[in-house]
Amino acid sequence: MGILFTKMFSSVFGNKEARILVLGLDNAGKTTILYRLQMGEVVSTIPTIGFNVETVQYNNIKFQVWDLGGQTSIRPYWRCYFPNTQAIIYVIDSSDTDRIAIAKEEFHAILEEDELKGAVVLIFANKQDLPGALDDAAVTEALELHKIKSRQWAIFKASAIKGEGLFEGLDWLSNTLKSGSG
Ligand SMILES: Nc1nc2c(ncn2[C@@H]2O[C@H](COP(=O)(O)OP(=O)(O)OP(=O)(O)O)[C@@H](O)[C@H]2O)c(=O)[nH]1
Ligand SMILES: [Mg+2]
Repeated sequence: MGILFTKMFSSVFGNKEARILVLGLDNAGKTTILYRLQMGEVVSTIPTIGFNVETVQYNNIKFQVWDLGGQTSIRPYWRCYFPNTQAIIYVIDSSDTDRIAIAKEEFHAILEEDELKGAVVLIFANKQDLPGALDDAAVTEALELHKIKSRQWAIFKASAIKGEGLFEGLDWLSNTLKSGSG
């Protein structure tokens, strides 16, 4: 009864809920982004083993944001979190050009997942403040985003440290989720 009641209650008050997964290689800035969005501050992070989950209320949507650890050895556990996900936020360290090919492989593997078929995708080209960071066009090319079929997606330049680009991305996400049927 709990979930049904919550859904009815939410729809009466126009408050949607969305479950979001934040994915990307280790050191991309996922945890920094989560707490920037939630608290408006830069927190000092350590590599995530497991996950952090926080609620971010924005634009009449209550986002339940799951930030998962990105190290090679824990990426296989991402799939445990896939069911019932409305959106993926995929975070790139735009200055880590050595590993952008690996980031691309992991990204396309996610898109293949049946359980994530209906999820919209927001990509943050993070760490734009660092010298040599690829811009959004270069990240689009490196990730081969043109290959994405039948799915809504968008890429935004961001710097979690400076607090730039994150809410622009969240705006796109909330508008996209509101216009969807879910
Ligand atoms: N210069 C710069 N550094 C950033 C930015 N975002 C995050 N960082 C730094 O990058 C490092 C890793 O950030 P995390 O948020 O812990 O990375 P993560 O993606 O959560 O890493 P895992 O938990 O291991 O998967 C930290 O030292 C952050 O301060 C950014 O926009 N610019
Ligand atoms: Mg982390």
